[in-house]
Amino acid sequence: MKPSKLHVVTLSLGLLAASPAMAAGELNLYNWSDYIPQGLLKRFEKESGIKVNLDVFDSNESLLAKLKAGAKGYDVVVPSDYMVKIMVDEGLLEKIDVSKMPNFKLVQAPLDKPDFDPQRAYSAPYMWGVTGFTYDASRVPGGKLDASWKSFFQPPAQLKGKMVALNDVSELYKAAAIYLKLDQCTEDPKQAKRIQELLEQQKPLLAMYNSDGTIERMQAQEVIMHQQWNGAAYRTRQKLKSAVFVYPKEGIPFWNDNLVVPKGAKNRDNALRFINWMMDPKNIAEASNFTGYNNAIKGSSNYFLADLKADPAINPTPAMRALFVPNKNCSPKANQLRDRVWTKLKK
Ligand code: SPD
Repeated sequence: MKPSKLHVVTLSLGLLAASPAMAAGELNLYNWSDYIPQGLLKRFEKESGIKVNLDVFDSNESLLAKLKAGAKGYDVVVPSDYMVKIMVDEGLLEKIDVSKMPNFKLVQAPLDKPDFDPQRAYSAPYMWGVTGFTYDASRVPGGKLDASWKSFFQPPAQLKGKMVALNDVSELYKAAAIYLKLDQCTEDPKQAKRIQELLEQQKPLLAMYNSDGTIERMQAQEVIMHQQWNGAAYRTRQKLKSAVFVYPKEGIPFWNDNLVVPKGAKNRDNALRFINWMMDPKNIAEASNFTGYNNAIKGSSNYFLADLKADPAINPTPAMRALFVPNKNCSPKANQLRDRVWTKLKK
């Protein structure tokens, strides 16, 4: 393929400025949408001489499907915790020994040895956060809702057609499991059926399932409630003062996303260089300031914007932390039950 004009210009500027430590060439990054600032990528290009091409996805499952279908063009992709384990088990990732990278010493516990990749042989931490839901207090009866998953699954009648759930099997299934006090990795078909029933009764109340554009949809007051990740909720609150993010009292889903290299990546050295660069406190802080999520790198909070530092999801109290429910590595049997629920729901 012929390189674009922009590519040629960026690459040649990078090479002109190159020091002996500089690389050249490209890095093809496949990330969640709206999850890294363009300015940060531009700075990496300037400092490294490596041109970054960004493509985006909206769920772990679409990322997995793409890699399983044989997509070969990506050098760094960004799966969540449970998906790293699935990808390792499926032989889809390069072993990159992140724990031996110079900046790895800055990774804070427990994300230096997560159970989905205890040696950090395949993955480096990117952002971490929680899942809840946001409502517009100016448009709900009485101006306040109970801080419960009940408000999301069985909301006041006025919200019918004015709410959106994430288009994300793991997020919805886990939220339903927490509300029903069931194991997110249940292998019991009867329990999976109860989750199915809860999701089916919620479905007619939803305007759609969609994980993209959540901030804009709330800001435009197209909807009154949206299941959201905390960074998107933080950014929503900056645009819509009446937005309230709920940390549900029954349990708060906790997740972390990771940088990994797909098997056979063409630009492996550039990928490793990018991953180490992203574990630098100043660089990862720039991503946190943009996305609204925290990260696991020591010293990065020194660079956080004051507003971000004050966000409860960034500095959770011990009481909030006690409610965190991390993603588990479920068995294939449990995953199969969960996927069946989703397929039936989306029919
Ligand atoms: N805008 C994309 C934000 C991605 C947040 N992490 C997703 C975790 C899914 N469990």
